[in-house]
Amino acid sequence: MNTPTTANSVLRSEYQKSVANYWNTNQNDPVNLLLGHVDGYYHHHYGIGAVNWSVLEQPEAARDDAIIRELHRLEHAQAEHLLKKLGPIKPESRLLDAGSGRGGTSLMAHERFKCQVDGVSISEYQVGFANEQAAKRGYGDKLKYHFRNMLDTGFETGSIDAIWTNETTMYVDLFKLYGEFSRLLKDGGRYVCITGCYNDITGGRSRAVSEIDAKYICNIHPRSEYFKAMAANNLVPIEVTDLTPDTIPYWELRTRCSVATGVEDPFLRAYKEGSFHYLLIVADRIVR
Ligand code: GPP
Ligand code: MG
Repeated sequence: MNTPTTANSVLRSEYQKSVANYWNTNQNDPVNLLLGHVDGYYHHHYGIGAVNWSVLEQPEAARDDAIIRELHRLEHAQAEHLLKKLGPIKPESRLLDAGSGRGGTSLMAHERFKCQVDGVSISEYQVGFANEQAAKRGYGDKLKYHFRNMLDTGFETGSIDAIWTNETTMYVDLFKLYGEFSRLLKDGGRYVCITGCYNDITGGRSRAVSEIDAKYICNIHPRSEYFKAMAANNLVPIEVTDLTPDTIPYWELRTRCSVATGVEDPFLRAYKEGSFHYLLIVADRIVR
């Protein structure tokens, strides 16, 4: 098996190096660390579900902590929602988290399904952080994070039962990505994607979407691109849900918190003006 380990073999372009650098140096991000400290699940995605607005009525000394806990609860709910869509995963199944961040979703997947989970990230810092979390819990045997590129993972052809991307596809070319996923997945294997995509009914990238791209050094794709790239790679959607109404409350609450970063405003503008969607796509690899 091809096992890429050196930075030059993993980071194939100046763009990928700059993305890796962003996540390698983003080590004091209270919006993610303080939420993760709540219970040890460190996420790099947003939240869904109804907000318990009573957190805002807490006495001032307790309010910020209550909001942080509530934001974390909603991020956790988002990951639960994604994992449920993977379908009937068995202990002998094998899962891939493509763009695994600090590891939260994979950790939940391993606990839920008891199966082997591999995460890949082009940030060596994130891979190290996530592996420490797995080791701390004694999961190191079956939960592993790798410094690898999701466009070229080096894992064996047809070896994976299900793959997910939790807000990571905006960093890569979707045709290349789904080519790699189609290679990795068994026939009938599942792919689950949660992403932000722009609305190509209303035209190109809105200003708000461009502001989000600039903040994270990413390249948000139009909605149509997902379906073209899946169709080109034997990935057949079975469910598509617009989660936009479910994530707006998370962003409204995030504006009220000490850990707000400023990106709340473009997210809320983009969602409310309709130029951007928070989308769940569930697809199966079908080759007949
Ligand atoms: C970051 O999550 C997520 C991305 C960089 C992908 C962009 C997502 C879109 C839906 C467009 P994070 O938890 O690291 O972000 P933050 O630090 O703002 O909480
Ligand atoms: Mg976050």
